[in-house]
Amino acid sequence: MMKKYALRSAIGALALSAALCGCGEKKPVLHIFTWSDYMSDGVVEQFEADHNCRVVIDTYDSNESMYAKLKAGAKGYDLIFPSSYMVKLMFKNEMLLPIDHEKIPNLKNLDPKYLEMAFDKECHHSVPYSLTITGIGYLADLGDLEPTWALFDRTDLKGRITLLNDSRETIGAALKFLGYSVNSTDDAQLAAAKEVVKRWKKNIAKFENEQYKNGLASGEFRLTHGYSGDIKLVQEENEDVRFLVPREGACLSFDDMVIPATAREPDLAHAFINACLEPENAAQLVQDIWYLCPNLPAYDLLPEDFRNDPVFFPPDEIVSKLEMLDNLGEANAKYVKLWDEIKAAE
Ligand code: SPD
Repeated sequence: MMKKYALRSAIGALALSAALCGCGEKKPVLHIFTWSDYMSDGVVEQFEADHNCRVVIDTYDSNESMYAKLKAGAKGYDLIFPSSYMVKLMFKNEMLLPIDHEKIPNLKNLDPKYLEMAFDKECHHSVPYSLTITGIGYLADLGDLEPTWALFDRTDLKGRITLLNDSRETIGAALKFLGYSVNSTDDAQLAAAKEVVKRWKKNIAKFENEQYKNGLASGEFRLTHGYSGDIKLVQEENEDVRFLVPREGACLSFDDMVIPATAREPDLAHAFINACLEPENAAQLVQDIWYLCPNLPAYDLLPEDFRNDPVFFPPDEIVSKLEMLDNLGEANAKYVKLWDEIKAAE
């Protein structure tokens, strides 16, 4: 047990260090749970100053790992950024607070074109944050590649390829390769997709959601299954990195802002959503995270190269080939089983 004098001096030391760091004042803390490389320091710092609060960010690398953490009892989060199919599941399981529109006047800035495609068009319990196209990143010295998922069959690149460690994305890529929907629940189609991913698995270094960025930048990996903005981020470091959307079609995701039912700072969470929807902030976010925030007045604030970039503003012929992952209800279990079988396969 700690002796009395030791306890007194420990308390004294704490008080002194609190006085020295000026942190005696207890500020509210907004706990955000999101993907990595997915927030702008400038937006956060301005929000902290405007709301006299602190923002703490924790990250996940897939919707499923985020959901598993919440299901395991994690309760400290005020704002989360899941993809829309996962939002549907969380809403169904009563894990989300309704969005109070009175507290988010900037909802008016959302681009109606994308709101039309969203699952929660009324923003009842979620607000679109950004858009991801899942495709393939590669090094320019591979030449002009045919835009096809069949690239993962290239045995000459064995060990220099990565696939996403994400059941819906990777099985979805195989389904698209075979000409099926990314939301297929057909047993024969899923069995065929499993065989494709098992074949691709023989060529990959690993299933990977984060390290593939550094690996592509350094040249360790030459062909990676990845998210549009992440690949664009890598291009900043290595201008020989390219991104393609396979002609068979690909996944389109909205990542949405949601407030969990267990949030301790729901007002601050609403205020943060409102801040992300300020046109200046949305334009800043696009330039920092490299994903399009569907905020109409923000588009005019973007530099010209962003406004003309087909990855941010894909032409209709690309959009028509993209498909949103959906929550599959009972059939989600089929994907879990398939993924386990793929992981266990030699
Ligand atoms: N840095 C990771 C950003 C995540 C982008 N969206 C992922 C969508 C998954 N369906």
